[in-house]
Amino acid sequence: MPANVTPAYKAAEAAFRKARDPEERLECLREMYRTIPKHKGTEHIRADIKTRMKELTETLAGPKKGGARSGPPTVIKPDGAAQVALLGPPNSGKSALHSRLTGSHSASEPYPFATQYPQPGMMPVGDIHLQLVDLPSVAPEHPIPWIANALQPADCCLLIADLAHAGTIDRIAALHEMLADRRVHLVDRWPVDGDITEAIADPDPFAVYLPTLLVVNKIDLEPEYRDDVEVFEELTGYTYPYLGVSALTGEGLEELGRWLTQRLEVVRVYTKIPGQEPDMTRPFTVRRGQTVQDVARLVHKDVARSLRYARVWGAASFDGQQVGPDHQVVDGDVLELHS
Ligand SMILES: Nc1nc2c(ncn2[C@@H]2O[C@H](COP(=O)(O)OP(=O)(O)OP(=O)(O)O)[C@@H](O)[C@H]2O)c(=O)[nH]1
Ligand SMILES: [Mg+2]
Repeated sequence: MPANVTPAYKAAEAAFRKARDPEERLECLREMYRTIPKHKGTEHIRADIKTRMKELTETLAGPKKGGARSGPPTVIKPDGAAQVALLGPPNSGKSALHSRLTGSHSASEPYPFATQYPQPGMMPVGDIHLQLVDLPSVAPEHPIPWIANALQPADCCLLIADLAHAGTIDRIAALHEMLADRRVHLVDRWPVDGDITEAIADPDPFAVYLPTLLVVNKIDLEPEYRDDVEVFEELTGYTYPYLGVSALTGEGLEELGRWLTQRLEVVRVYTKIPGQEPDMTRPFTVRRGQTVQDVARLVHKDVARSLRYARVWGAASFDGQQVGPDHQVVDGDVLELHS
């Protein structure tokens, strides 16, 4: 953060870092630009803000007809409890996993670089839905100009690797380098371990820090994959949490869903209308630390705007307890929203 910035700028920057939705991020950038002191010391960061505003405005406008950027969208609007990006070297099985977990029919082919554009899909984990985004492989021979933008809305990533395949370790190192050049950093810390940016000495507001799970795929071919992980850690120094899976047989995939919802601290909240039974089949999902107000926003923006208080039934409150909009919800809470 540059020296001598105002509290208003600091607040806008903090909001920008927290925001995942592209439209919300653009709003925050405008606020940052409005509140940053205009002097020599902030020249660099003002240029950064402007570039980001331009990029985001362009992505939100969608591809230009007949322009250089025509084609499918490169940024996927977040949906569900969290957005999970699939990253990895070519042919590691990202699309095979995406297809199996979400039913997307994402093209999984025996040749590399079959995937060219982001492909969203929803992965059910009990009554929670995670949004999985299949992505093109990140490799030096296949640069993707929009990859950093595509990763902005992601809450975390799965680093899909076929560790038994020769050359995978070098390819993963190259992937890290390419992403770091675009200010995207894979980190081994997950929300359950505490705030990520607090653990980083001088977090760059324009960088993306993605909690990363190493997903060792194709364990049907290599059941001794733990040995490969040990070698991987030794050679690269990366110590991501890891799971072994097979997109072919489905092994490990249930564990993957459980692992993600727990580490992302997904909180399910059910709503009810006064005098009626709650609908326990379709939860609204937020993250630990989020509030009654955040749930109201998911229900409807008018409900959020006019919200006065809520009644809560759940593990952390007595039945029907009246709480304010800032009350933090916990998993399994039933809420009655009053405007
Ligand atoms: N045996 C085995 N083969 C797999 C598994 N997952 C994927 N494959 C095969 O690996 C090859 C590559 O799979 P994709 O899903 O296209 O890989 P990708 O990471 O999406 O690769 P690109 O998008 O093309 O860069 C295909 O031939 C798949 O059938 C698995 O778990 N086990
Ligand atoms: Mg693919």
